[in-house]
Amino acid sequence: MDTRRRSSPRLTLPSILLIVTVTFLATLAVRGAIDGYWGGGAPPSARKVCADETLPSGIHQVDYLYLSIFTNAQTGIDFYQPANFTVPSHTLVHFTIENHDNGSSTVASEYGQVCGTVNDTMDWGNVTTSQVDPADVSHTFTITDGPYVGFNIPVPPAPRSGSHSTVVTFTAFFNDTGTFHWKCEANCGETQMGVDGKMSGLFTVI
Ligand SMILES: [Cu+2]
Repeated sequence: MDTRRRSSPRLTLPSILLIVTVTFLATLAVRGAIDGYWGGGAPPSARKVCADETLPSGIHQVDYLYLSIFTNAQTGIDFYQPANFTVPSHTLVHFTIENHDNGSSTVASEYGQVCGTVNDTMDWGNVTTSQVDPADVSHTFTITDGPYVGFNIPVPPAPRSGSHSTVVTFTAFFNDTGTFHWKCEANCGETQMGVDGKMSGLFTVI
């Protein structure tokens, strides 16, 4: 009997399965590494700041920013006031957004999520929440470039009766300075969507 022939490597079924499995896992690992480096695996609105915005120590300064959303009674155009604004870096900024528009729009589900605030939450009335029904968002405040891309606040509509506005508040901090773009990602009307001074503008950190 030729023992050398018996001891030579042979492609048995288990070894073929092993090779296929190892090759598959290696392919996944390489693709994951490439995607992680180039961001190819992330959704278009990669949320760099959405994962864990727990409050860092060493930030003692506090500032406040008040934004309103109005509807022009004559044109029907909705707009943020102000649309261009500046906040200080290394400072806890308490935001208030008061929405006087009672119209609602649909948004992609990701824009129903609060993203980038401390704890990724906001206060809506007496409720602390991390999301709004994407079928019932009035407007969003969404940063679209720079280190805060993906920062997102879904703003609910004002009540149709009773109170004339809805107020959301949230706290955030921004340590990288620069001027960045924000826009409303809701389908709130062609006359204002993406229009600077209406549903988009500049967000500056100094
Ligand atoms: Cu809008």
